[in-house]
Amino acid sequence: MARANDDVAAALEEYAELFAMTGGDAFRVRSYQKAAKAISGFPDDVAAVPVRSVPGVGEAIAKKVEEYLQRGSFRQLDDLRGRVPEGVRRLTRVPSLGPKKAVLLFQELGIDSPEALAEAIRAGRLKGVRGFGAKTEENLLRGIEQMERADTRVHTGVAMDLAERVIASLEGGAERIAYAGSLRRMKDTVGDIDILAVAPQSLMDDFKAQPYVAEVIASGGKKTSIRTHQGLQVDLRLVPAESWGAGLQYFTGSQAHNVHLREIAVKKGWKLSEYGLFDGERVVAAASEEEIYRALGMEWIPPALREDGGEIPAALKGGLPELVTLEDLRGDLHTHTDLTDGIASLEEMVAAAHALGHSYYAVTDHAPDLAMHRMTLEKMLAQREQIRRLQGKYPDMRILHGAELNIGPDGSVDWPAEVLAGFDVCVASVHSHFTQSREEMTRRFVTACENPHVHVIGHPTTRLIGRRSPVDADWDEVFRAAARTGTAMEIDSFPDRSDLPADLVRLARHHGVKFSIDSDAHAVPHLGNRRFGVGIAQRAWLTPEDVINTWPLERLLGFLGG
Ligand code: DGT
Ligand code: CA
Ligand code: CA
Ligand code: ZN
Repeated sequence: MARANDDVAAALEEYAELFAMTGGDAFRVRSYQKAAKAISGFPDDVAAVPVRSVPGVGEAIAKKVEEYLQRGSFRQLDDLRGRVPEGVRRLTRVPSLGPKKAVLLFQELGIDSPEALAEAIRAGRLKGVRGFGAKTEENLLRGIEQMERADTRVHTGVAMDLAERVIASLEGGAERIAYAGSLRRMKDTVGDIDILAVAPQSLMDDFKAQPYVAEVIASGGKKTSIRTHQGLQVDLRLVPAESWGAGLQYFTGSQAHNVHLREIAVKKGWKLSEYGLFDGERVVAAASEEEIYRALGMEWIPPALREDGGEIPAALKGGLPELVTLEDLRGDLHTHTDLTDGIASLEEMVAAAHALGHSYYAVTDHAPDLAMHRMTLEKMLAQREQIRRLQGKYPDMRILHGAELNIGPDGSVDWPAEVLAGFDVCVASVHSHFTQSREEMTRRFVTACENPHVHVIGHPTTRLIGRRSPVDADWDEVFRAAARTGTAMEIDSFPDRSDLPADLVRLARHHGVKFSIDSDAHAVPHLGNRRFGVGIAQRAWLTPEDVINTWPLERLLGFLGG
């Protein structure tokens, strides 16, 4: 069941943002942001426990949260929402613009939305304004276009939360219920959510009456579409019990996969629809997906592969890959604690990882070059000692001491070589200078791969879905360097990162690169995000052999040592 935590955190984030934009005190802004993080990472539902028990939530914030839980907003938030026009708030989210410049543009030039900004740039009205050169303008235009595209789609984390909430709200009244569509195929962004159910007609009325429904878009006997308060569309379709498999197959898609499948049915003189596979009036198969694929002469195809990317010929030959699964992951190689920007302690993170049955778990807090996290050599060494002591408690799980290094603009990383040599594992990531030229960016990654102390390149494209574009690099060249140097590429499972994305994973694999599917957890609940990383890996046809953190400890240590 979905928790109230993320809604509360989003409201506090929004408040922090508005507060900063209206000249609010930076210290208080940070305390709202910290509280938002603490609440979203808190293991219990804040609607069910006293919010004051969340670390970092003081009296003033607790009051706001309580009001929010009662009525979906709080007074101070309402006030600020009234003072900053909606368009200006969207303006602050234009990648590479930032709140300060956005407010400046609004106050000095009356630019009050991303659309108005795009128009001003195209009309040359920003020429001569300080801080807006030709390259900046180009980046801003790209950012605005990306926002427009992303506005209509959400990342899997948001979609999965909502789908699970919808299913939980309706499953009492349904014989069967499941999500289909792009979410079942584990795409990293989802346009709308498709739910199928075997249920009486009355389920449609139950659906329309749910608290998450903001608007009923269309409603008929077989299908009802609604829009949620977040603006997401959910389609609920009723399917006859005997056609469950056919319905699931049809509405899982993708459309290209289905077109190809129907051609194969037609060649056999049959017809494939959402009701079943038919020979004239005779039902060949309909109740389960397995029966349908088998009748068409092939193995059942995992949803993540259904993009007409070669999976149908492979299935006809019985040659589908043995895809990596969540159960195959034996450990995690990129996680944080409250020593830097995580919100849980080392002890809490390690205990949670152990409860998941991991055989190894790397703690990789940030390194000093990312100055905001205030890491020092002393703190790092103290953490290593703390890990050494904690290890005694977990004889069956190896705790690896690692770091998430910053790849500087020239490809160099934090700490001198002798310090790096003391870590069990180093993940190195780009956290700044995102707009370097393709040549510089490529050289930067190649240099990082060539560093013998770097084992994994973290969230390689640095994209944030809907907020930051991927960096521009010659990925063929980067992946060749990774394969040559034995550097793994990360699949960062955080759903707003989903980085590497599946198409680049597939390209990297072609070059012989290995991967690490990591949580990048900053709190205990984030460990659960690994299922999204597995989805990306499956969409890229990865097998356990391709993924270093499915390997037994000894083999992994060999990779990290070599
Ligand atoms: P999305 O929502 O944009 O993330 O992507 P999907 O794949 O979930 O697309 P959606 O919601 O339009 O439809 C769900 C599935 O239903 C789609 O993957 C294939 C199937 N489907 C829907 N409409 C059609 C259609 O007109 N023709 C065919 N062949 N398949 C369809
Ligand atoms: Ca859909
Ligand atoms: Ca749909
Ligand atoms: Zn990072």
